[in-house]
Amino acid sequence: AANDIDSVHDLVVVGAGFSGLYMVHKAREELGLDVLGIEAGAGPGGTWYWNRYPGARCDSESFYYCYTFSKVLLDEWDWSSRYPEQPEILRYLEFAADRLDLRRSFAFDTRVESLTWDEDGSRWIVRTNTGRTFAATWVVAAVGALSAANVPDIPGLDDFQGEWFHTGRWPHEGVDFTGRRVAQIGTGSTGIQAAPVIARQAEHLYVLQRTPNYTVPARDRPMDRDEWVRIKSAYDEVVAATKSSFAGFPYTPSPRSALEVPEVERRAIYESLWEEGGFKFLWGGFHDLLLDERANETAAEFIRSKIRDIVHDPEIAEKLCPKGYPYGAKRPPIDTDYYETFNRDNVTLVDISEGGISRITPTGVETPDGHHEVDTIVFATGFDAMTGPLLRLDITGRDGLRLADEWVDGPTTYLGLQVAGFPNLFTITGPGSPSVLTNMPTSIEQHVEWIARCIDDLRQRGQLVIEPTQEAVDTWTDHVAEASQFGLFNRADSWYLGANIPGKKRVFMPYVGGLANYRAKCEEIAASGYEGFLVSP
Ligand code: NA7
Repeated sequence: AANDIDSVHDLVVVGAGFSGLYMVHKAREELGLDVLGIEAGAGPGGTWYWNRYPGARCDSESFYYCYTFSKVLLDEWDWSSRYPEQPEILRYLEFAADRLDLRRSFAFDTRVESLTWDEDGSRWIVRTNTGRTFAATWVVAAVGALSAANVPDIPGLDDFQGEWFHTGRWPHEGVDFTGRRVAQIGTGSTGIQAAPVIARQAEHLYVLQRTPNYTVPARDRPMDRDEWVRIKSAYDEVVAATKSSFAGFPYTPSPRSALEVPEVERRAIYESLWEEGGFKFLWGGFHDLLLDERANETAAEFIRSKIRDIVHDPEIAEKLCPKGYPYGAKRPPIDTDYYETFNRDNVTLVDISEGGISRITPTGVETPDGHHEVDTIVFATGFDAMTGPLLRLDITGRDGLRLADEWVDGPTTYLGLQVAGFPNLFTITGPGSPSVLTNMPTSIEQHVEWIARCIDDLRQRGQLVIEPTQEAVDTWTDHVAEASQFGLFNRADSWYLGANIPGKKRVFMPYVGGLANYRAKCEEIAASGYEGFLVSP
């Protein structure tokens, strides 16, 4: 196996998104490692490189959806608005890559095809689609949690004569919808961002909805230099607030219960949060929306009342109203004019909650209410989340153990950072970590910093191999499962559970214990000399 290796490195980092860029920087500049980054895209950006669909933008606010580790990056970048669009976030990551001189450490246009542990050499063999093969002592999979696009297997797609696209693999040259009849499948965060923008250009848009979603307005607005000067002058407080929070957002959750205030007052609080916009709706008014079903129902019913106010046709409004699952149990979207879009003459809501899409024909889509002729199909159908991107790396650990086999009954990890039998392989934003329930950059910085310190500690001890014990993995995996019973997170069919992928084992994958607790746990374990891990030469 060793004679076809093109180059040997201390560390290979897979991915050039928020995670991979920081990991490469940290390992190269602070640890002095020989590090190679490998990225399938032609440049940096990760999620923001691939997701170029109309309306793509961030749901976290820009003042905390960014790197906080670098004063240079912080000082030299002002965002244009509260929720920047994808092109601006991509430019930011390109700016970070350039400013930190990271591109020279990456092989772009290169996809990892397999990762295999070489027992004799105590190292990973990294095969790629360019034919080049690398070896590395450590591998960090910085492949993202939502990067394996899910195109549902609907009969007839191959014979469709028009064009079709998945939002997460959008063509770089964009898609011109002018004069086109479009079917959009999916009403998650992505579909909710895309529909209003596509509707403004297309001749007709059919929105195929399997499950109605709760969304609150984003209330995007431009931000100017003065505002940034103000925010940055107290930025340490922003960072401290994100780090000590449950989900990486710099908000203090309200101490109130939604059930302890009179209805009139409750409604006024929801009104004001609705006007303010954003995720604060979930945390800022009441602390128990995700803890108590009755509290949640007050918010759910408020959102339904808004849908009924906004959407003129009562029948359409009713179809848009989510029922039977709590608000926030699926990752909550935020929107710009989503419900308003259904007042347009050129938009049709197609309810496919019963029966789904029976087939795609050469000229359209067939649904329970008939055949819709379209020129273009947009799949806003999400991702094989969390495990998908890792399994696509075709990972084989000790004794020929395949990660795909190890995880048939759901992911097993220690701290979401490592898997037993896969030494020196670290995952960022992996299953078993809280990351996808949080503001991602906050979680990512924590993961990268923990992994970097771990590698540094290993080198200082002269013991380069680390892996978790089976016992530690079992205990953590049980703890993740137990924590998922907390609150209402597991009360909906969501990608957190793998429910969107037919045949995927239903296991709640993220850790619900909260970011601050998780951070403390990780710190404690590092400080104890890596309890639960086996360290060897
Ligand atoms: P999501 O949130 O997984 O949403 C996917 C949507 O596509 C959702 O409405 C699904 O309906 C629908 N879907 C999926 N498969 C099908 C089939 N086979 N037929 C019809 N409809 C289908 O993905 P997003 O890209 O919107 O968002 C992912 C994350 O990115 C988001 O949570 C943020 O964190 C950013 P369902 O609800 O399953 O009935």
